[in-house]
Amino acid sequence: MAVGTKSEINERIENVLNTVKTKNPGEKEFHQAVEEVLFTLTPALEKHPEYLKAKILERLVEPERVIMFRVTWQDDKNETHVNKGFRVQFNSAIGPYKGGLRFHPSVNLSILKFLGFEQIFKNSLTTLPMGGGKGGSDFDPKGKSDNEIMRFCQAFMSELYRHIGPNTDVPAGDIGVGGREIGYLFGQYKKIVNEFTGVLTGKGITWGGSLVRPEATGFGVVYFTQEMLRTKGTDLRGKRVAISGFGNVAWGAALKASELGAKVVTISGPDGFILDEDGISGEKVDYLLKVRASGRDEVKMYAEKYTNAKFFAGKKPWGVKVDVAIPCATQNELDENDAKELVKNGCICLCEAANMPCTPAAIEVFKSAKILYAPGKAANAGGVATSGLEMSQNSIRMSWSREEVDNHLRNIMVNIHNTCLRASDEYGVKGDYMVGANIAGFLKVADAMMAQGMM
Ligand code: NDP
Ligand code: 2IT
Repeated sequence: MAVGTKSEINERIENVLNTVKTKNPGEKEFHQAVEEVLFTLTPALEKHPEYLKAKILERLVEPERVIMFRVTWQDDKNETHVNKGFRVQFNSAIGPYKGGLRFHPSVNLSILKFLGFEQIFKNSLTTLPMGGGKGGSDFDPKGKSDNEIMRFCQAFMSELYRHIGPNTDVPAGDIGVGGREIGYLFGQYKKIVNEFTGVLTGKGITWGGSLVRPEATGFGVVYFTQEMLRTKGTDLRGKRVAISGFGNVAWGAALKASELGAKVVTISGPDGFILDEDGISGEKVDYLLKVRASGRDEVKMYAEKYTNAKFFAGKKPWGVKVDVAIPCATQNELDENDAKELVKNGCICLCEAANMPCTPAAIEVFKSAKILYAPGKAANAGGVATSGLEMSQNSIRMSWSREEVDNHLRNIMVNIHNTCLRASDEYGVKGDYMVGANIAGFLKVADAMMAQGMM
């Protein structure tokens, strides 16, 4: 098919998307992530017909390798369980596969492919040499003892170890995988391979981890938010902020937003949300972390401890009047109606901390209301960027100070912000961070794929 004009390019994109849908039936999250990216690339493809000729789009949407395996483990009562294990090695054009592991009962191939696909562009935007990957299991860590978590992690790594390595594929955490799980996974890898090496990131500080990694995603999101607000001549001081979730990312975002003078008024869990007009900062944020670390998945006890706060059972926080909203829980948690509520109540900035938390219809609402909107693949890249810094420290066998890592992180986030803005301007949609992020992330990967020949 000839490609050159805008309509020919769009037709080609349509064909690629249809093929993705036909070849990957039922994988709705994967379809959603691919569709969101492909249709923003038209202006870049007008400038680079050689990418279309070389079938870069067709290659980009097909993972280089998908590994699926059985994970058999025993609980504390010696009962045997079987879970699915996955690693999607999506794209290694600019570096070893890099991306988190998610342990959650909802995990399936579609979710991991959407996450792996997004990770390609996110990692490209960091400017660090990391390809895109993602993995995990439908294992539910909730209610499991420490020993059960350890046995599951050991069983999972007993298969995964043969597919990863510090120069091949470097997994990290995501939902349900934090420092404890990375420890058990690392221990098992070391035992089998007999090598102490930077094969995972998010490690403990005493055994190769990086300072600031636990809070990096949340901190990075807030640095990005601050840059967006600055383009409108304002900043976070005095702003009311709604946060969803109460995991690792929500914690980091709440800490940094409060530090920069904002008032975080909400957090949420599967049971509902908390509204605290006194602000969620300091010891209150630490309290949340303790609740989470104890394996509980409810926020309602926050309102029992801090009695000025209100708990809204079964509700999401997006109806609260705020200036800035930062979804930190999971994909598609914020829909069109939530977006309309936020805009109606005067929200001026939506910054995605989770991966793909806003539905396509919600994004349309933000765009037509012309409020600041940043996609997760740009705004939450601070987590994986700091993982990249952990890899650097492991390679040179050094540990950087907290200040040094935080400075790198802040510079990387400012740089990603400016890169997205510049690309949006260059391609005629100034201020559209979504288009800017997709195009800037794509161009680097496409160039590398072209240079490395047909594969
Ligand atoms: P955590 O496991 O620490 O917390 C996840 C939070 O989201 C919890 O509050 C959890 O509640 C909630 N949640 C998870 N799945 C669902 C679901 N299906 N429905 C409703 N709520 C859900 O994970 P993180 O904080 O690490 O991750 C949060 C988000 O940030 C994810 O989208 C992740 O992909 C993204 N992210 C994480 C990075 C990292 O470095 N950790 C980096 C970049 C992005 P519960 O488990 O009780 O349901
Ligand atoms: O979604 C993400 O970027 C992560 N879960 C972090 C991945 C990483 O390799 O640090």
